[in-house]
Amino acid sequence: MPDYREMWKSLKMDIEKHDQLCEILPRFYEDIYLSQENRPEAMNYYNFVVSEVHGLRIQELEEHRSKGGKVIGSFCVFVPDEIIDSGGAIGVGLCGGSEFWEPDGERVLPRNTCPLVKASIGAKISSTCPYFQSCDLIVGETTCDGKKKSWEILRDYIPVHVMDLPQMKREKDNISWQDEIKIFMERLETMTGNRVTTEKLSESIKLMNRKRKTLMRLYNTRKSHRLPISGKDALLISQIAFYDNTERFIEKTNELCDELEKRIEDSISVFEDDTPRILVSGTPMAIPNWKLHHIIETSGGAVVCEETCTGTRYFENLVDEGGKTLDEQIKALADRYLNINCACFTPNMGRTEDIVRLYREYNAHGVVYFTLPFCQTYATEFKKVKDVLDREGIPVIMIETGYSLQDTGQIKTRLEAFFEMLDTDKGRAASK
Ligand code: BJ8
Repeated sequence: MPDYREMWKSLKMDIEKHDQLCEILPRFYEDIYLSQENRPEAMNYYNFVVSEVHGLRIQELEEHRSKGGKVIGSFCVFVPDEIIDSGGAIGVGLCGGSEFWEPDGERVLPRNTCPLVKASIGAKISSTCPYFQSCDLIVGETTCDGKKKSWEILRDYIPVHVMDLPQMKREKDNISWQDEIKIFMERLETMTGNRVTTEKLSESIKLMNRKRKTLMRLYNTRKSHRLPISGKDALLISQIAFYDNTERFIEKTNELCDELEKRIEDSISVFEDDTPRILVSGTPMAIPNWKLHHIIETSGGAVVCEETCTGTRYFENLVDEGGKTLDEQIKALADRYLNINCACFTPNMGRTEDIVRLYREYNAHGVVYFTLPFCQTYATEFKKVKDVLDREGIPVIMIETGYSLQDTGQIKTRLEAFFEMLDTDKGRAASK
């Protein structure tokens, strides 16, 4: 990696502390990712992206800013990328997925806050994440209480705009979400000096839909009986989708899909045929949180799909492209985004239906329900999900775990026992 220290200094980063992070990450990535056998060739692109995660992409963001462009950070898949793009800004996902940032988060947040929130806030206040440092505005949302209250703290460090996400999905909630999209659009227009026109928004809607279709294509390859890619690699690609250049990401991921589809034709798999196929459902896994996938895939299982915001919730459902006026387009955005079944909603039976549907579509043998510690919404929702899965005869295990690797052995033992009781012959004949 070239020397980016001058750039990091200009971003007012804590270089010494950042060096510590740079020491840990490559080793961690090597152990988890580069140790895999028979990886698709096209994964080299994502290896490169990771190796340059605090370098080249930040340089691109800074080039954009040097020409007067703005960078907008967000923490939730409800923040509409289409608005950011049509306002001429670049959007980046900022959720923190590393234990490294938690102690700094704990300087301003209660210890019993979910690691994702602690790490995200810690990344900003420790000045060790160049993405945060590049952002001109951060967009928060009123989803869970931990995030909602954190925006008030984050405001002391960086400008924050909060979108008021409804907690129910009635008609009046849809109207209110349309209003929130408009308010955000106006703030962006004031900030960038660019007007969001019907034409620009139409282009952005099409672009983001293409990205979603690309991710759907990737995920479709995971439905195959012979898995052409590991769950770990698929997770990495979803995580990279949140901050890579959109056009380049689409191109590179389609190249990978060509290779994966060829692998399926040639019956090339990265797992043995009788490996238990696992659907992971729950809280998002922000980069570099690869822990659960790594444990599953080194304990005899294979992750075939993620019903998470770093999985299907990010790309399922397209925005209708037929809107002729800004109002119609914003309505189409509200309709698509309010179709995301986050546990912050009540009631939220749509999510349980998604889990059952995905379990069948991906020919899974069992569900691993994942929650980060202190995530009340997802932990509480487990009861309703389990009731339905029990009724449907779908095996499920709940794993609550944070970013620390201390409980790895315990989780491995529980998962190995769970995999042993799964019926891996189920559906084999049909999917061959
Ligand atoms: S749409 S899942 S990205 S809110 S894990 S911070 S919920 S305490 S991340 Fe989320 Fe949007 Fe929903 Fe998706 Fe809170 Fe839970 Fe932590 Fe969470």
